This record gives sequence, structure tokens and C-alpha cells, in this order.
Amino acid sequence: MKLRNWLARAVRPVVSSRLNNATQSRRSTYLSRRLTAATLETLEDRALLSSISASLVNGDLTISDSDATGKNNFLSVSVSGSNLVVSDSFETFIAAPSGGVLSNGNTTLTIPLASVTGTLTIDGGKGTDNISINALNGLLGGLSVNGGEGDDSVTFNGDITFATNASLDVDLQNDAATPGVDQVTVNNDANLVLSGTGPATMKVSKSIQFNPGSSLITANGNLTL
Ligand SMILES: [Ca+2]
Ligand SMILES: [Ca+2]
Repeated sequence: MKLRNWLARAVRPVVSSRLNNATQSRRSTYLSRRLTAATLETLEDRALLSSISASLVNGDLTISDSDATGKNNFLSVSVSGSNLVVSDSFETFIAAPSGGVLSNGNTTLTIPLASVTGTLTIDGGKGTDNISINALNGLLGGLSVNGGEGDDSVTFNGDITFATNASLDVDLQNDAATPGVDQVTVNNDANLVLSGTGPATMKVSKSIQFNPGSSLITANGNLTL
């Protein structure tokens, strides 16, 4: 065998092997890029399911946890300027009723007080709900709070002077067949004042607590605790 032929036979497998390795490396790199590209593909936007409904019918504004199994709501109700503001710490509103706007990632509903001339109803629905009612200066109608199923807590943090003959209904025992263990707290210096024939009702299975300086006053309407 000539030296040149011998060298060719000896070197060819090595070159061939390195070429194969290089080819496999390129394929591997190609596949890796394909996989990387596939991994980095973006999905379309996914909206979390909203659970709080808000309806305004003839001046009655109703806020409800409409989730089938119930969310644990942390709802707060307050007045800012001439607007009523209802907000949840985590859950989002499905849509704003006419005249209202949503903000804070749809967790807050702001609507003119002038639109809520009837009853404001807060319905916690199922779940363990914390409902905080702050001072509602200028509330034009009545207020009804429902806890629904689950152990719920309703807290009044500020003054509410109801319109003449408007009512306060915090009966947490009549809004579900199994209403759970519910409580109401009226915090320091929060005064709930009804006038005319407007009645006030608070019913719970656990406790109603009035802290120092707080009060619940009716004129000619029934007071039921
Ligand atoms: Ca709830
Ligand atoms: Ca309840």
C-alpha cells in the first residue's frame, strides 16, 4: 500500500467522524433553537374570571358576588367627593353599570352618588366575606347588607346619616338557608342615624358590637337587633 493511500484510509474515518459530530452539533443547535423558540412563543392575553356583578335599576345599586362557589370577598364601601366607591381587595367587577367606571384592575367601581337614589345593596354571596362600610356622606337612599353563606363580618367605620324614611338592613340571618356565623361591628365614633319612618335591623348569629362613641339611632322607624 502506498503511503498516500494509507494516510487517506487512516484519516478519512476521523474526518468523517468529526464531520458527523459537526453535523450532529449543528442539528442539535438547530433543534435547540427550535425548542427555545417554541418555549418563548407568547400566548394570547388571558383574562382572569371576574366575579362581582353590579347592577343599577331605578336607582337601586346592587353589588353581588356572583361566583357559583363564592369568593372570599374583602369589600369596602366609601364616598369620595360626589361619588360612591365600592372596591374589593382581590376580586374584579364583571362590568360597570351605566354611569359608573372601573379602575384598579377592575377591582374598584366608582359611580356618582346622584345615580344611587334607591337602595344600595351589598351581597357578599358565598364565601367568608369581610364587608367594610365607611362614612357615606350624601348617601341618598337606604343600605342593605347580605352576607350569604359563610362566616361573614360587617364593619361600620364612619358616620351615615340616611335620607328621611330610608332604611338600614343588616339582617345576616335571612339571606341564606345556612347563613354561617356572622358578626357586625360598629367602630369607634361611627354614628348610624335614620330619620322619619326609616327602620334599622341588625341580626347575626355571633355578635353585634358597638365600640365607644358609636350609635344607631332611629326616629319613628323600628329598631331591631
Ligand atoms: Ca363572597
Ligand atoms: Ca353569612
